[in-house]
Amino acid sequence: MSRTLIVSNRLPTKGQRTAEGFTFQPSEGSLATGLGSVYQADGNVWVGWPGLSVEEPAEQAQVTEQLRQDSMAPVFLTEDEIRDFYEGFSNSTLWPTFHYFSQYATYEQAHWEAYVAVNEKFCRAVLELAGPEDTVWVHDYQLLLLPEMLRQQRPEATIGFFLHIPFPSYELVRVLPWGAQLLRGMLGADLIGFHTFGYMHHFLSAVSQLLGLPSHNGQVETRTRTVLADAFPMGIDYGRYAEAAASEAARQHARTYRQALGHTRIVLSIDRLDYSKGIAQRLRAFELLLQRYPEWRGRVSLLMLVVPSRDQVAQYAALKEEIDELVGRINAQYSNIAWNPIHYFYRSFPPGELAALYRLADVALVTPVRDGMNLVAKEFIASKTDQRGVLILSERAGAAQELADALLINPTDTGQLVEALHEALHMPVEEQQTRMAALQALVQQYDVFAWTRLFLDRLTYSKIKQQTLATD
Ligand code: GDG
Repeated sequence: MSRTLIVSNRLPTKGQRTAEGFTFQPSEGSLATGLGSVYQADGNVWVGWPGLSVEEPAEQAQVTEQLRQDSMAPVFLTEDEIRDFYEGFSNSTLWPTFHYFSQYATYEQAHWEAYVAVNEKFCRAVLELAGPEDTVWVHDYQLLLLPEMLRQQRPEATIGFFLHIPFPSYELVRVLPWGAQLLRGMLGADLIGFHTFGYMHHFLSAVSQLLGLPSHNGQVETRTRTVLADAFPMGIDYGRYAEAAASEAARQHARTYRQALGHTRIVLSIDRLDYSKGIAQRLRAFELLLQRYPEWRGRVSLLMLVVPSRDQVAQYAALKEEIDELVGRINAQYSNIAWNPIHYFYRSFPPGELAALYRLADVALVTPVRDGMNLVAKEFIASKTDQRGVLILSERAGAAQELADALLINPTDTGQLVEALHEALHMPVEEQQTRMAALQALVQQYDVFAWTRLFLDRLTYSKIKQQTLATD
């Protein structure tokens, strides 16, 4: 019987070292939810780094055994690998380049070598578990070389690859000293998925210009095989967000927040700390709103959640300082005893409180300068069970390709952002509901379970087609 292996940098678990040993809790990300039914099915497994440093062989054996019971197989990374492969090549070379922040990218040969070595390590881990006929679904930018490494060892395997971040224009890829190797790595897959057609076209153009391989209808002909590229916009577990927002617990939390905030309108902003998310630009736009439209002073507050992330990378620490300063300056200038323009939290909230914030917010301000998809936009939509609320969304988030009924803005155009905020705060309830109903229909239909199914069905189909062509 053939099995399916999911492979990603991180396993869908949060681990902790305690005095008694290790404890593991499931993590609630959308990927984990969407793929839950796949990797927990008979014989299937999720391969990845467990998120903590475990160097002792006896401890590694213990962790491996614990995770095996939850259908997971750990790949252990050393401190040096975390520094050079993860913080180095993945987050200081690929992440900035793929998000059009080339000026932040570093090009270190040692980081590249660690990237190759860790991809090889993942390859060995998968080969230990996978048979020749198995399906392997590899995820994201940390593992771009893995599909081809697997293909070399398992020519018959069915291999899928999905990229969760944007694929940039060829002009960005050609700046990378290792661009061609990365593309060849991805082409080891049978099916390569992106959030949008735009990313897919960028990939095909890079493959044509850097490798000289033309494509037709998303199909690339390599010397030996046909590789298919396509768009699969990722969704969320719609039902879970809708239920959480309607729950008694969320109602209670929302009531407490409302009492504390008084009658002010609420604009919500939720992100991981990242320069791609446009957080500083958003703060400047909010400041300009208060300047340009003084009637909103005392009547609207920005609730800004920033989840700590990658603080070992220099730009993230600098961005944190910039945000702290902006919030301090705006609050110092505009607040009064009864009202604060910005409520800023630099920490992660439990899911129940997040649901209450989605429920409470009048406006969600989702304005990344680049974002593969952006699931926060979709979670806000699913949480609006009374269909009131307005989504302001950057046209440079992958989600904008689907969510045409949001107020779409260019995040670098501060003036446009201010006008969108003003419009959203004034929007009549009927218009809010018409827009929200259309958005909900879409997000509900293409949820994360549909996404998983579409990708895996397409992968099976493309493999069958290839085999038929080969035997014809
Ligand atoms: C990458 C791509 C793509 C946020 N704050 C809290 C919290 N969150 C959760 C949100 C949401 C997730 O984190 C963030 O997802 P995004 O999609 O917005 O962004 P990335 O983390 O950058 O993800 C992105 C995604 O992959 C999937 O392909 O959409 O473009 O960059 O689910 O709810 N969760 C909790 N507390 C918080 O304070 N519990």
